[in-house]
Amino acid sequence: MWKEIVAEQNAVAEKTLRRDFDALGEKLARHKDDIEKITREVMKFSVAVPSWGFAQGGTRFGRFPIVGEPRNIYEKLDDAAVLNLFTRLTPRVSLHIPWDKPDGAKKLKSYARKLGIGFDAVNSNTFQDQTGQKYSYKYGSLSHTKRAVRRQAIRHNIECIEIGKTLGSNALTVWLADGSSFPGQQHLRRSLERTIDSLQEIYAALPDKKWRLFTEHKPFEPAFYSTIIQDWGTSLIIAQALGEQASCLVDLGHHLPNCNIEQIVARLIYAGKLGGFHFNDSKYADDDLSAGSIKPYQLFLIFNELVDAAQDRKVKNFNPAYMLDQSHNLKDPLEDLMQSAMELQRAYAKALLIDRKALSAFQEENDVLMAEMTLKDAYETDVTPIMCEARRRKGAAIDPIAVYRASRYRTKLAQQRAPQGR
Ligand code: RM4
Ligand code: MN
Ligand code: MN
Repeated sequence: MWKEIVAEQNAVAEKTLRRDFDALGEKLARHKDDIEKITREVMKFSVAVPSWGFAQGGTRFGRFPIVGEPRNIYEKLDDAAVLNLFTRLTPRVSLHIPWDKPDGAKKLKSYARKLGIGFDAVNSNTFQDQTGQKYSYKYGSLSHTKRAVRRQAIRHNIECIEIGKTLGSNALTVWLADGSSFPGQQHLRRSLERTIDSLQEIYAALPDKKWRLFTEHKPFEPAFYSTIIQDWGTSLIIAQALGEQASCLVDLGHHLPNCNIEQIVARLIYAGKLGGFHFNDSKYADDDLSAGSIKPYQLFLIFNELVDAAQDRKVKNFNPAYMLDQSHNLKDPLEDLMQSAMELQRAYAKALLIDRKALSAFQEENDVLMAEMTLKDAYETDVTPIMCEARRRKGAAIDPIAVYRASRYRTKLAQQRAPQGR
């Protein structure tokens, strides 16, 4: 039924798209850019969506559910399938455990397979106490002073790997809330040592060489004085201590204001340790706002580094996992994920337009203005027709949000999914 709606709406939008696409193609040809080549590249772009991003209201301060919200991981996968059908940008889900722990990993896997959905990195959670667990994480998990608590947290991570293995995922993402809120509370060096020891045990449980372990840094919150993995430097130390299969995950919201994230990305690429991304946007801190909503130029500059690395034969170990990590109260989660995935696609398309030869020559000649203008030229090009055409060719909607609204998906589901209040 949803497929038909896409086809109907595309039939209406197709004519105008053709004209816009041809006009842009002509314009790009003047700069010796081949719109066909770029469109084919853009068609390859995809990003995983977070299982925790399908229900509304991820903030700590309140939750305002909407009708038709998914009530469990199966319904979240139903939503993921529709999201992917409309966009063809989001074929994988990144699972959060235990929030979306499956009652049976095999059962979930076959459910997902029928929907055409795969699984990306699994996310462990030792930042909250789980029901039934013996020890509390109040004073830390993998870094805890007591071996028994660390063991419990290690076992949880290993369980996540096992679930992930059955699901066909091949990475574990570890984000730790571990840290301290007062000077003197924690021995800064020893707590890191303990964390690395714990992570080594988890690393040793990776099933095979294809599996990767990502550590995610974040400067503060909930620890307000020192966080164990507070920045990319510590994340890199850890990845290097663990071994080849460990690398660093960059969550765009996990940086102090005005931080040069694209430079961090470049450094991690240089070290061969860029594991992947949690895309979102932020004005102040870990705001988890929609990707590209606050600093679209920053997003473009990050993709500039990524495209540059992908095209540079000297760069080794470059295979970043792209995931969204966002969830908030105001937008319909499906619309939000659609919008964000499209913003990533946009930033990628623009980064592909950068005249790299010219940029490199201007850099060599220290022509600051022209180097900057080369980036701006690409950034200021409206690539919407390329994005729309890439989606259309993949059988997705030319305008996914319009199609979603026309489909009245939520309202239709409202009857099936009884409202859930928390
Ligand atoms: C954290 C971090 C993790 C995510 C949780 C929900 O701030 O970004 O990636 O799993 O939030
Ligand atoms: Mn994250
Ligand atoms: Mn976060």
